[in-house]
Amino acid sequence: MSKILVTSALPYINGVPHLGHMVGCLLPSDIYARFMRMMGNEVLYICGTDEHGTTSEVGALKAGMEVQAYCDMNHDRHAKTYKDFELSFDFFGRTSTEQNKEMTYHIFEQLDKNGFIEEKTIKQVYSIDDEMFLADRYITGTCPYCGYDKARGDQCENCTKVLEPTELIDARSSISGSKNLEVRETKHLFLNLPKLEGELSAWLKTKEPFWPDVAYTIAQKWLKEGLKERCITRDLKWGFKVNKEGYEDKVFYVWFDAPIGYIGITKQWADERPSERNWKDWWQNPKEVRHVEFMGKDNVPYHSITFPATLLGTRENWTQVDFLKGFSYLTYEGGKFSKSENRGIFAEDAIKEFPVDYWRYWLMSNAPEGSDASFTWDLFAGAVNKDLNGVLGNFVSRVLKMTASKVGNKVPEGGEYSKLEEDLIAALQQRVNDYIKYLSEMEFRKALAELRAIWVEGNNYISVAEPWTVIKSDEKRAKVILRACINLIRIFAILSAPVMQEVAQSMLERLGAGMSSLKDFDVKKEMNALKGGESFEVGDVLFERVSPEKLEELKAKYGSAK
Ligand code: B3M
Ligand code: ZN
Repeated sequence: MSKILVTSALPYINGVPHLGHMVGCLLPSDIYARFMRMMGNEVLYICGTDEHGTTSEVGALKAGMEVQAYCDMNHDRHAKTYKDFELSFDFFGRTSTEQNKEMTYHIFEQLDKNGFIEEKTIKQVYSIDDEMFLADRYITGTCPYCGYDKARGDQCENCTKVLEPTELIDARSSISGSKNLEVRETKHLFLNLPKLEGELSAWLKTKEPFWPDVAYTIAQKWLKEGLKERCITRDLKWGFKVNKEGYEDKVFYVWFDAPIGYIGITKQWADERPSERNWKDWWQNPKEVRHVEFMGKDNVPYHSITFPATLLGTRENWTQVDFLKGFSYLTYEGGKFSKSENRGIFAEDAIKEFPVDYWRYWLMSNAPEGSDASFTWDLFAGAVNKDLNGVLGNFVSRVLKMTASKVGNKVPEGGEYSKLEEDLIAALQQRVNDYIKYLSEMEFRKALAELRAIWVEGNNYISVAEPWTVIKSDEKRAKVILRACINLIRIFAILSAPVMQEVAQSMLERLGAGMSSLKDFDVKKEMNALKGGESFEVGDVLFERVSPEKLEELKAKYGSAK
């Protein structure tokens, strides 16, 4: 048994999760955590809301709320959505806690003590009426390149040019609208990444054989371009006040305390459960713990460069990331998900339209692993109708109905498996081995394709074995076939469980069977788990088809291809 620490990137508190967020770190981390538990490992699966930074202040401002109250409200909203999506976190915490503050302070003090923190004076825009320095994105003005009059100080949304706030024409504060601005000098703290570059590059080399291309290439590119010092403080009110003399009126930059949040959240988990083992068993135990991180590709530099360097600079024995799984983006009908333009389906609504496993299955079968992927209602309905209803659901109801009507509600007894079943077992074993290999490697698309192929084997078997014909002349043989099919239902349930927990449970309940381990999964043994005589229930259909009318209705409601 190994200790596996699984983390999903911490969603920003002000964001409303859409399908892209779900598939870009949350769902795959859940499937991996479930899979690793079913393989008999000790798993700690951690996530939480990322609550600091400008975006939270702006979000609260727009909602007319205090930042703390705004975060409390949104944290619960996130937590509910993820519960609805059956994410099996051991703990879903927050980055704004006392535990995380303590952790952030400690790490900062170590870095400072070890000479990795620099002080620098920089020029920044000060709003006299707001009595504060304005973060770049808090400044609005006219873009000098395209003339767009609502360009932000960090970037023009219209022409995408990256800007310096001082370039804006007619600059004003986004908070009060005041134009009473001036450029002032202000002191900030920087993490001296160049000093850690050699060490970091050597550390990264040890990961080369294991890391997937996306993550490794991004990290290498950063190193090749040369690391720069990074500012880790901000002139904001919301955040952890900097614990250094002369900086009391500043807070740490959100990207400094957010990854430390993984550790802070683990401490929060441990503190709330005094009987659990110490957070240090996970975070200061690199020899025994394998740490796997899931995230969108835009988060990779922070997790492969800045955060590892931060931990290295403490000179303490931290558990570093062992495997970093990065994802590309999911688009909606070929375009962007946009709450303001009312385009795309967001997680809260998705769950109202279809049961969770429809989403989990579709999203993971189409995960944007290599390149971007697009959600379309046609693709979604196609997969539900063909794979879930047609292949898996149909097999389950056909087998159970047929058995109940021909020989009664008990798994048929008597007779031995023949060559046909032996061949099926051999074919399945090969596929199961591949499925488990792909899940271990976090090759989700391949894993899901294999899972579907496993269900197809069942359908092929029943078509060839034809129990409905055989029963007319050879009841004993027909019973063997039906027993094989019912054992297949149990096997399909167990294999599907990391992806579709609810459906798997529903399948097992019909059979009165329990979940079983995936470790050393032996198809021959599992095909004989139900020996005959066990009662079963036929149950309701597992998956409803999406009708053409419903499909049109969904397209109209959520927007379709432009
Ligand atoms: N909140 C960005 C994001 O949600 C950021 C991740 C933090 S992980 C420590 O994409
Ligand atoms: Zn512009």
